[in-house]
Amino acid sequence: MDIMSRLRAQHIETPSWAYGNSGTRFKVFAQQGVPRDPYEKLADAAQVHAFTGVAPTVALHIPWDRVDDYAELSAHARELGIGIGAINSNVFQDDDYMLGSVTHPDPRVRRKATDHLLECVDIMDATGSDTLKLWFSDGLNYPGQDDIRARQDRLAEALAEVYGRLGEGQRFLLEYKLFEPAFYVTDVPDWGTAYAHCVKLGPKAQVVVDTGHHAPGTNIEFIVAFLLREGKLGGFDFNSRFYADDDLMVGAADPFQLFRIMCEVVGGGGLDGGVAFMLDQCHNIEPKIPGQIRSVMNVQEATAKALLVDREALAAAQRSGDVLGANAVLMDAYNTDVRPLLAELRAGMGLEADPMAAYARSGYFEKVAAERVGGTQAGWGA
Ligand code: PSV
Ligand code: MN
Repeated sequence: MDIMSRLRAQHIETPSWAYGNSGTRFKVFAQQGVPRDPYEKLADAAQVHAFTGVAPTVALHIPWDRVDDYAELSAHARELGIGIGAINSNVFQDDDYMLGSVTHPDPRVRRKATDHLLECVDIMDATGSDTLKLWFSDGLNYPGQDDIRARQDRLAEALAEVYGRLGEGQRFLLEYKLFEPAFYVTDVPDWGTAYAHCVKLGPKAQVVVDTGHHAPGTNIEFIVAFLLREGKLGGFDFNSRFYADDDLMVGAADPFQLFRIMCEVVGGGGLDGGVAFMLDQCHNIEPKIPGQIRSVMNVQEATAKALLVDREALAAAQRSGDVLGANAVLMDAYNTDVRPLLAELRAGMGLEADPMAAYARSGYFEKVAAERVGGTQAGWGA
């Protein structure tokens, strides 16, 4: 496949929660025109797809996106020209989960948490989603608080039950995160822990790499290369960070890191299917739909640059031990301005060259700002 077709085939999934109000624990700033229910979130996601052409699915978070009829929600998405992507479980916002969810010492809480995960698979069935995303906030704040090994056993037991419930063509992605909300131990803190659980379970269990979930300085592209090689890279939660899990726009903090990650994706065959390119971001101070459009464009630009790497020249330089030559091949690609190429791609798809400007001109923001008055705006956690 040539570069254009590969860029055209790459799909970037946007998260429903990016369209709602969000903030830090200090303040959530309300914005005009923010959706008030999952249906309006889908309408906003459809705008991102309409102007970029490469964001045809939207991830749901349960219970933030709870509705009475998921088949109807899915049909609504289809009418808008998009589809339902990953179903994200949420076992971190109930009082019962203060000391953990699937790793909690009390079997009643573990049962409740696992039942929620099974409910998410029911929602996958109803919406046609093929991916369940599991993130556990479980962990400990103090040494001695609970038994670290026993918690791994409980985690394995819950994962096995959910794995057994997955149908044909369905999979789950296990997400890791270094810390937060737990500060001493996190039960799935790193890719190694997630990988070990997934390997034990089988092919329907894969790891998801959230780019904001590592210690500063971690070589994320190495993790990507390793997981891809093992067939265990299920996807990305893209965002960028300066300090911890900042959830800023992907490619904003370190576009070179994003390029290096995409180089490993391209080199490891990760563009050929099976790897989900999802955004997991919040737009606390910038407008949300343009924030998502910009993020999609940033992923596309990094992908285009990674596709421009002269792989033959790179391999030749590597074979001959030409350190500077090999590095120059990568840097040539990174330093290429791919915006004209992407403008051409969009023209070929019947889209405007500049999705940001096209969205701004569309009048959509003014329309929803006028229409969406009254009711309760969706926010982080709703
Ligand atoms: C946790 O920080 C996380 O990255 C998980 O993916 C959650 O589902 C998501 O953020 C919630 O915003
Ligand atoms: Mn995430």
